[in-house]
Amino acid sequence: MKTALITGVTGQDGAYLAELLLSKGYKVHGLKRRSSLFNTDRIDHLYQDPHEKNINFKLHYGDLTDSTNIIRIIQETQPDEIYNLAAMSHVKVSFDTPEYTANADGIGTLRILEAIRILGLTEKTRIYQASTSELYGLVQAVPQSETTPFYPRSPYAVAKLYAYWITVNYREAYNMFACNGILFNHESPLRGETFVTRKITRAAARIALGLQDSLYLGNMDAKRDWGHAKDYVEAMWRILQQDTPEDFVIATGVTTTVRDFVKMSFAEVGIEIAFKGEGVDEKGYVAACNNPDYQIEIGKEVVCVDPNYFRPTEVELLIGDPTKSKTKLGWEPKYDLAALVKDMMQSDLELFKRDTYLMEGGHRVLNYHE
Ligand code: NDP
Ligand code: GDR
Repeated sequence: MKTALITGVTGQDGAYLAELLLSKGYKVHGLKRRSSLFNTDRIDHLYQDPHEKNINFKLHYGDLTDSTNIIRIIQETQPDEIYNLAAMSHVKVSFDTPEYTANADGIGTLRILEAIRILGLTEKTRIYQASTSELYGLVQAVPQSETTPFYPRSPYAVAKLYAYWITVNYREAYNMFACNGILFNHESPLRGETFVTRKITRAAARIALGLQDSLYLGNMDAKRDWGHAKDYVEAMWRILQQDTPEDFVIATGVTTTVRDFVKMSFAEVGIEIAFKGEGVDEKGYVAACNNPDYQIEIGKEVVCVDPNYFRPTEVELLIGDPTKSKTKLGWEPKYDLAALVKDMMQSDLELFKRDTYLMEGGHRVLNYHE
């Protein structure tokens, strides 16, 4: 039985990866942060009572900014594989918390690598580092591959650049099995609510159900290569099963604007969105609605621009070249963008239908959207 340690186990990818590794017979340890509220929603279905014998999924309190707990947990768990997924992962928020982001996302990776070295585990423990397409930043060439130069455009991306290179350095200096997965955007029904795709699918569902009037977004011209998180955690695992440690781009090779993601999401509930003109003052309005369940007025403006969501420096275009991962890892995504949007919309419709039932029963529901 192999043992894995996942940092960031309570996040989107951590939840799917824990599920995948457990299904493969791994013993899985997860690092979770202390929070004033429960923060284990995404992994509650995997929970095992620690008082039982022979449990194969165990959570440990910890934080990437504290090397003492990292060393202790790695020593206690003696993992064969570490997946370092923990990070302050929101690009826009990293402009507000740049120092913390550098500490957690950059130095946090160093702390894990050093812990492995200090504990004499360099030959035993393989490490996966969650690198990102944000490293490419300002477009140098497309599609972006393992050899495309980096030009990070946010405190988040700069911190992840340090993490990328320190992983390469420890591989070369100490012969460690340490790899970067350079993953392009991946989404799912478990995606954090303030990332653009989930913000859109939540809003499309809520607007269709009459729970919300409008959706405010920033730069809708940005283009992203969006895949499904379920497919991407499979690639993470494959990267650590290779004979030699290498870095891999994981992407679909297809890019789409935020604006088109809006149109596709609303189309899932039978609402056609058209945009007036181009540029920052555009407004998206309901052009047609073919679902008789939704009492939505044609011509109503539902998608607006709020400059607060613009970033000081933006990444305009991401499109990945997954050739190496397809040939060397044998990795192939099962979901295309249409299937991803459908999955997210179905899930958010179900979620918010529950709110409408509560309202019909006279209960108050929170109007929680950003
Ligand atoms: P999420 O934001 O959903 O999850 C991040 C996880 O990290 C959460 O479990 C969070 O805990 C935890 N975390 C945050 N800060 C710390 C800290 N200081 N110490 C310990 N844990 C911490 O991210 P994703 O699952 O989407 O992404 C996983 C990783 O992959 C991240 O490193 C991200 O930067 C990277 N990545 C993501 C991509 C994507 O498109 N999703 C693409 C490329 C890279 P809590 O739940 O308590 O907040
Ligand atoms: P990104 O994801 O920055 O690519 O980072 P996000 O979904 O936040 O933004 C994608 C694009 O949409 C534009 N946008 C908005 N974004 C948000 N969040 N909210 C809005 O209202 C909005 N309007 C327009 C953004 O400007 C951007 O161009 C994600 C994270 O998961 C990172 O951790 C990961 O490394 C990268 O993907 C790959």
